[in-house]
Amino acid sequence: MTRKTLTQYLVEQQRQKKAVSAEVRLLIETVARACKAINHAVSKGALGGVLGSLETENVQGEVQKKLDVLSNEILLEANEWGGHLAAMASEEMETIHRIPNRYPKGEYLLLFDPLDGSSNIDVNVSIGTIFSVLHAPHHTSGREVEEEDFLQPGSQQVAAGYAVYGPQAMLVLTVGTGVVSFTLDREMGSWVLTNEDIKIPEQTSEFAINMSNMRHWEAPVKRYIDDCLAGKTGSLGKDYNMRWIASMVADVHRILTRGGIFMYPRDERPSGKAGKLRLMYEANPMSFIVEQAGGAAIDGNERILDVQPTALHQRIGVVLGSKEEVERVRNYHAQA
Ligand code: P6P
Repeated sequence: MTRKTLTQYLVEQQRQKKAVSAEVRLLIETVARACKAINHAVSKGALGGVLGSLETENVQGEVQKKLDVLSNEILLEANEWGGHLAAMASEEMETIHRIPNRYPKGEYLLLFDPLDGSSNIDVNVSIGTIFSVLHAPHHTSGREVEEEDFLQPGSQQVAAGYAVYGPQAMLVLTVGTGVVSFTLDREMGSWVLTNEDIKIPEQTSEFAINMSNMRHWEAPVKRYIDDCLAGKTGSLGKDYNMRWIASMVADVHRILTRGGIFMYPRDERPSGKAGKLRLMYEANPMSFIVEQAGGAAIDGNERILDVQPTALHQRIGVVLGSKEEVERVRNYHAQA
């Protein structure tokens, strides 16, 4: 039996579940094709002359890697002519990118982190592309799209997904009817459905956090991690394992595959008060995916998908993964 491709899956979602419109189907196929091009560039490594940094910084004040800029350009060029978008926003661009007037405009907004985990590019560790799809508010039909039109809570997302460029290139996607994954068949150049119903185990004994930040954490996080490290001898009564890849896409993919809790909490540094990860194109799409897979995602206290954004590049604390463990961390904060 031949396996389903991304197109067949999307046609079925459109026909049977009315979960996607023709425009969203075209949008996702276009993004998926762009991710194949990014994967191709990434996999060339030193042979493609794409490693290393540029002399430029992005809006986050981070030195841009050549592949950050290349990946951003691939996504912009792939998505601007199709007529399905009103505008795009990216971690690598200060302001929104409106669809040029020479192309028709659509009713969707696309946000992305074109290459997340880019500090891992030069050391050959898995990295990825994260994307989120929103409706362009209906009243933008009479006017230009503005940055404010993007500032919608994550619960408004139409679709979200990520590509992880690792030993296999995989695409993980939700259109609100659960989570599916596709593996890139490099010979055929097609995304092949390899998991039709991803579910995160509700319990876990594996946490992911950058321990070098420990002295900056808020008290509830310190208490929780101390209790994890105490293992069987402590109040949690079980031993924990730890993983930290420092590539959100790879850490989240592990959690979708075998459970776990991922934490990049806000902390007490001035630079960490709001957290490190970005709400609109990292936390929101990953939270939508995790919830659709039966997990949970909070900023420490409240559900990330309920947060009303106030700025395009705002940051947020992130605690996501196995539902029972996220609830445990929420209780540590409630007792603070
Ligand atoms: P740290 C990558 O730069 C990233 O945005 C996420 O992908 C990752 O989870 C986090 O930052 C890693 O941060 O401070 O551990 O290097």
